[in-house]
Amino acid sequence: MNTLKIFVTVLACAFASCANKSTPDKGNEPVVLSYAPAPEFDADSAYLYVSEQVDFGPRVPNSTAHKACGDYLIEGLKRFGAQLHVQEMTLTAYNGDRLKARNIIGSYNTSNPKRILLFAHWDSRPYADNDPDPATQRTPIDGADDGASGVGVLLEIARQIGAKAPLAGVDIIFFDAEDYGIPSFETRSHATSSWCLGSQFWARNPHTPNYKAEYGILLDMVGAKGATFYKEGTSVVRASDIVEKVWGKARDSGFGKYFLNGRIGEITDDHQYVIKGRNIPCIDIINYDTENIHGFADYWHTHNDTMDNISRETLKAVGQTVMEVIYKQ
Ligand code: AHN
Ligand code: ZN
Repeated sequence: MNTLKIFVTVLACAFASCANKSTPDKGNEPVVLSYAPAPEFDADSAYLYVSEQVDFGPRVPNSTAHKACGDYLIEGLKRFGAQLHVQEMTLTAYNGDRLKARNIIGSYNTSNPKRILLFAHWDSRPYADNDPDPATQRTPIDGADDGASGVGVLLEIARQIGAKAPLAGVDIIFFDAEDYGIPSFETRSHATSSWCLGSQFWARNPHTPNYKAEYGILLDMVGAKGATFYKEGTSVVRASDIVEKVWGKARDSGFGKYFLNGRIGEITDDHQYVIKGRNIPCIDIINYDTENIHGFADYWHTHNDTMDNISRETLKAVGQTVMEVIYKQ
């Protein structure tokens, strides 16, 4: 209500100063922009981008589906007007496997030093180690929610930015090899940081020297029906103002049933490496289930992580919330 009133008032002033050429008032223009509504995030479009990734098959590094999906993501970001950086890496997995991997980066408004970083992982897990059936635990999963959902939301945001840019510069990073972490059936000893290999690489080797953003937002498992997002520990410690900004926008936009006020513990995820490696405050929006022993949804790291769980309403809640944040500085 208040916002609308201010918007209308400022708009009226802008028209008045336009009409009166003797008192040009350029100062009004940015104010008008900052109060203009964010574009409408299209959940059907995001849903399509999730299903297109899943249709390639599991996006496990070194597989043909992984190669094809990576190419699809690069083409998608290019089509939506982003400036592309593709970081090719050979990473070493917990078991010594060499993984051919790519971090895929799309940048907008690169001359603006004020930048917002949005990221998600695009690979899918090579194992279903939470599957009750030992016979299928060593086969890769669809990762409709765990992987494809965050990327699908970010592709739709990229499409929106391509059509109408926000004032801030935006970088979108699709990190690879997040989900190649040590499986629960593995008994041999292992190095500690077997997860988030792509973001670990990027944190040591950013795509531009001394890359900096004002803050970052990670989307991880943001597509499931009935998802619940709690304030994650590392996000609260390292970026409490961003947590409050995002959760506040969600509540104001009517998505309070997804973005809950409770706080949960620290989750090992890509945001921790971006925070530590680049000193950028970041938050993790991640579906969390306080009822579950491992903290995540029942289908997490099982063969049930399929399109059947994906909800347009949840994609909309997350996508529109992030849009409200990046378009209203
Ligand atoms: C751990 O499993 C330790 N953290 C969750 C990171 C993750 C895996 N997100 C999606 N898959
Ligand atoms: Zn996972």
